[in-house]
Amino acid sequence: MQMRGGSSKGAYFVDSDLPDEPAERDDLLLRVMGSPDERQIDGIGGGHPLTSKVAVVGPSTDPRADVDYLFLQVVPDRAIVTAAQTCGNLLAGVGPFAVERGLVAAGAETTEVRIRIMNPSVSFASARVLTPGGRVRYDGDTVMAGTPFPAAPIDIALPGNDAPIYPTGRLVDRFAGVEVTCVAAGMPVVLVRAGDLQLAGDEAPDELEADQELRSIVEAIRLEAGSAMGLGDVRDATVPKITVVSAPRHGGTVTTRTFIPHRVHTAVGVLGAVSVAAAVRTPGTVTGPVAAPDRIVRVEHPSGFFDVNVALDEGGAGTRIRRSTVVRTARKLSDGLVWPRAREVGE
Ligand code: NQM
Repeated sequence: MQMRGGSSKGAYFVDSDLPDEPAERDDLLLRVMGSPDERQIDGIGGGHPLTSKVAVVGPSTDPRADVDYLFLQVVPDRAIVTAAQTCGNLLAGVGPFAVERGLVAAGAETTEVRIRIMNPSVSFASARVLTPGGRVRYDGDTVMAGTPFPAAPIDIALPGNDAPIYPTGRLVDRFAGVEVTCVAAGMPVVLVRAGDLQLAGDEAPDELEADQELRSIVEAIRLEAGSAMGLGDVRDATVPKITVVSAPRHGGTVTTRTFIPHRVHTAVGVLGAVSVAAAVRTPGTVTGPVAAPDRIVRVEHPSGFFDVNVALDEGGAGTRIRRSTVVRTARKLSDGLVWPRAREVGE
């Protein structure tokens, strides 16, 4: 099934429909999405990281969950499929998909879907899906920045865990000569002040992507930060993301522009925004001068804003997340069979 999940789009599979062996599964998914090819012209990927995503969903063996969700990022222009990060945007489609496929029985009005997240950094989520008359409702009035049309709301709660969210053990580090905050509250993110990169902070994504000098500084910071965050050599990895922060422009809490990590997000990732919100609410991070410490953090991004409600156990560099909640929407786009490209002789 193809679905828009939040401000991203992807292919959702029931796990038993894919090969068990990860290398075989990834090879198939490259062919399904049309990678490696910048345009993904021979597959169903959309030629951008935000539209080249896969959700694998199946019944959970954990009594605390109904379904397991494994997120796979299929890199458009390289033969890479990675499970190193999750995706909170595709997560929005997991509840509706689970109901559509009969993995979870629909309630008469709403259905609570308990999800175990199989990627690192975040473990469980629950999604409340509108199911009047036992069928998923997609239409509604909820407007979500990053998508053009209103749709039915999906309330998502992410419980915290015991892991401190500042993986370097410090609130501020210096990498490639620039002060940063490394935070991992579901998504590993490196926060950098716009002014420290000679940016205003509200530039358009394509303007940032076109600036080669900026991109090489961002990558230098990312490589050093990635290893300090315990992620190893992140040259070929999609994490950590780099989020440039500056003062709010439209009454929110903070302005963001996020490298994911080479293209610039046209909005903001969900767990990426949770990480930003947690840092905004922790005194002493690089977001300090631009932040208001309300529990609801309004993260401004290139296409609007995203409200994150985050509760923390405060403790400086030992801060932990207690719970965060977000509202997203999702929509079924198509449902059927996909024909993967055949393997070429010699490939
Ligand atoms: O941070 C893009 C997206 C994401 C990730 C990315 C996401 C999240 O918007 O939870 O949703 O950061 O690669 O789909």
